[in-house]
Amino acid sequence: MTNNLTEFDAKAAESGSAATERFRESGKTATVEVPKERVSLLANEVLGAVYDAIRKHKVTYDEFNALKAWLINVGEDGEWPLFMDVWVEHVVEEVSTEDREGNKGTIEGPYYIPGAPEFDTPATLPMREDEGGTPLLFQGQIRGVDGTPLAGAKVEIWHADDNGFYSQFAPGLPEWNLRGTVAADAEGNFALNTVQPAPYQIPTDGACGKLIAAAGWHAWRPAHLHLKVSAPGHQLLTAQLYFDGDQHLSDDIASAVKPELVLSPTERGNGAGNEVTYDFVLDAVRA
Ligand code: MBD
Ligand code: FE
Repeated sequence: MTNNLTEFDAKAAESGSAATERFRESGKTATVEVPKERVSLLANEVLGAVYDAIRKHKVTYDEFNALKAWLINVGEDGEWPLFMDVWVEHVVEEVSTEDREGNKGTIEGPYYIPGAPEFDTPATLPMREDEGGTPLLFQGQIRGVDGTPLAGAKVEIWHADDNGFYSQFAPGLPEWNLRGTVAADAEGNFALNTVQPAPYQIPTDGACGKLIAAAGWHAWRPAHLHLKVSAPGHQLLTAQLYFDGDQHLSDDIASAVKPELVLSPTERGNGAGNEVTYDFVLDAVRA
């Protein structure tokens, strides 16, 4: 390991392995016990859909072997978290939150890390002295469905930098760069200073990138802020916020954009960057 790598030296297999490691540590698999009737039902349906596609399109042995080789590469590159979150998570998110009355959320993605530094509002996210990108003041209020301001609310935020890289998933970045948890005030108001992220291109040099190239797709996600908004007695909201005018709002490779999640920041003047207000409405925990 050399010490002078920069984020531009990021390798798909390294960010993939880091995401795989993080997922294993997340505790998300610790309590999973899917009943065998359900495993059998879902496995049969998914395999059935594969058989249908093979018959319909008369899949050849060359194609079958290309798929087999590619699946092996996805695992070798540690890109199963990336694959699942880019191409599958959005539908799970859709069905698991369909009865929410409050804010719409969207997918978490592979780059969340719990335990980021905590701050009281108004906060400035950890960033380098010369952090690139347009400064952004992001503020708002967290309320219940009935409009009550929520005391004890928190906004956890993580996002890519102005070059599209996430700390802890690319070399050379400070550990918690552009990651933090902000405690709102007693009325649920929060304000935080950060920089606007750049559009994000999923790694092109790994197995997922190979699929994208082989299919003639593009690898872009629109620029986005990731958030987890919480308050006592309320359901955790996992969301992303996007930026008006981004060229990839309508063709996000991860299909995770919703119209209510698009911000329209305005200039603060005097070179102070942009500001935007966005309020969150959280559903109560169901009894
Ligand atoms: C990301 O930054 C992301 O948010 C998703 C969903 C997938 C890959 C990279
Ligand atoms: Fe992301």
